[in-house]
Amino acid sequence: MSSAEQVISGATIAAHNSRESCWIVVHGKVYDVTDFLDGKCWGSKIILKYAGKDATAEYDPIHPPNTIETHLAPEKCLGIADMGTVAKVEIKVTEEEKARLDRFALRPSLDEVLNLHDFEAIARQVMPEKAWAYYSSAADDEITNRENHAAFHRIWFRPRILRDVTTVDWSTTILGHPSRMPIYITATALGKLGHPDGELNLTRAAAKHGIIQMIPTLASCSFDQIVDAAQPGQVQFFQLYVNKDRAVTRRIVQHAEKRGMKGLFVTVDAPQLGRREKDMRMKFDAEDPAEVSNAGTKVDRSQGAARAISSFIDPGLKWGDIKWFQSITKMPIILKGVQTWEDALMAYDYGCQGVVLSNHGGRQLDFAPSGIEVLVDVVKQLREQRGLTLPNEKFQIFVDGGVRRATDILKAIALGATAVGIGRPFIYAFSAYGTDGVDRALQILHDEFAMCMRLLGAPTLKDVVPEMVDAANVKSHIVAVPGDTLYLNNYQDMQHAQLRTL
Ligand code: 173
Repeated sequence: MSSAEQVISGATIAAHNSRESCWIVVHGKVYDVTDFLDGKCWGSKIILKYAGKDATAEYDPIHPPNTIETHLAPEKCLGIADMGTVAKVEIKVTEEEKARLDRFALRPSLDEVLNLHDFEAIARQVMPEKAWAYYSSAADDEITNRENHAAFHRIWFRPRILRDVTTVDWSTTILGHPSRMPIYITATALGKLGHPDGELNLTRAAAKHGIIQMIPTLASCSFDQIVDAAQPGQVQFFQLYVNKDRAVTRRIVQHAEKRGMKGLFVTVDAPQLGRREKDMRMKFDAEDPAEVSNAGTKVDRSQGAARAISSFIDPGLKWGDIKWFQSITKMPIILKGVQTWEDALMAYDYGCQGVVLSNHGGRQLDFAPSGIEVLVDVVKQLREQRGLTLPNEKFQIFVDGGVRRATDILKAIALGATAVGIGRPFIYAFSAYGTDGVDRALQILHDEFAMCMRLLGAPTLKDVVPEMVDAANVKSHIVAVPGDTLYLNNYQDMQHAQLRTL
């Protein structure tokens, strides 16, 4: 019998509960993690909390499967725990958590959910507080976050009549791949904070609806697990945070390509993470995703989930690196987080295949403009300075941020975007309802498309032309717009610092 197969009693495991010798149990196996207590990989504090005990429940939400095996030498797996005798860490169910679970049980049925705002309103009440703080938070005063949605209100339609709209078709191609709607599921980190299946909820619903999912670098599920969950032929893109260690970056990119990713979306708006104060007020004590553990960098846990795991990102990323990316991959390269027409033109000149006009869901620089506003400039300048008309197969423009309705999406399409990224609404959907929630969210968008295309007088997306919108006011940030109560009611007031309790 190899040592990894020996059964170890709870009492033996419990004796190894200190810095000097620290064993934990994960999924029934006993690991010696003493060497990790220097804080190099996982937080020492949290490991010690589980020393001599079963850590599975805390470990699972954040770690991709096999993380332990990847990072520990094989001999550190000591054997199989005699689970009947292993001490479980008391997870105290607080009064707040009990109340949350009661609210969770009272969720409305999915057919009562009528629009994407509903998911946000429901998720806010039923998802764990930490998850809500992380997903919903945005930079500083959250002005850009609100502007992302509000900017769509400054664009109005010019609908056409008496066109045969018996059949309407809102399918398209994105980077040459078919998509049943001009949208994709954009990258968002830490899916398991909201639901145990994390990003897999998105993969499954995307397959059902013929929609493309962009896999995030900082997913809670492992990259391979998300790719393995896809149906044969299902198209996925990959979002990249560039690691300071370019050997790591190269390995990640080439692995993504080998696993069939159809586009590399390099995030360029996050050399440092914005201050997301709702998230920062939650002391982040969960564990690190694999990407962070791999980098072996020090984790600052005092400033929220995102800051805690972002230190591997390279602030030195620069235009000159684009050539390097082009030399290590044949995937189309799209810069995600472009915020001016000047940079969009540079991306074109550097031979990128596209840009995402995005401010990272308002989570980076507050008062960065909305993607939809930048789109108007980019399309104009690409036409005037590069002779490029949009949409264009050669260089595709995407927009994300604040999208909640098919009308929002159709405005972007009319103005020249190929497709629009949607992030938070799908996380809220799966946090409250799992895969069925994302399925419902996509179905709602289909229904909205059918109606909007007919009412616009556009049988296909090719008929959704610039003349169908009036974007003259998109830059006028002070025009009055009707109050948008569904959307605005989803926002809680920003909180000031609190007095300490005695
Ligand atoms: O927006 C984010 O929260 C995000 O992209 C991120 C970046 C680094 C670490 C964690 C999340």
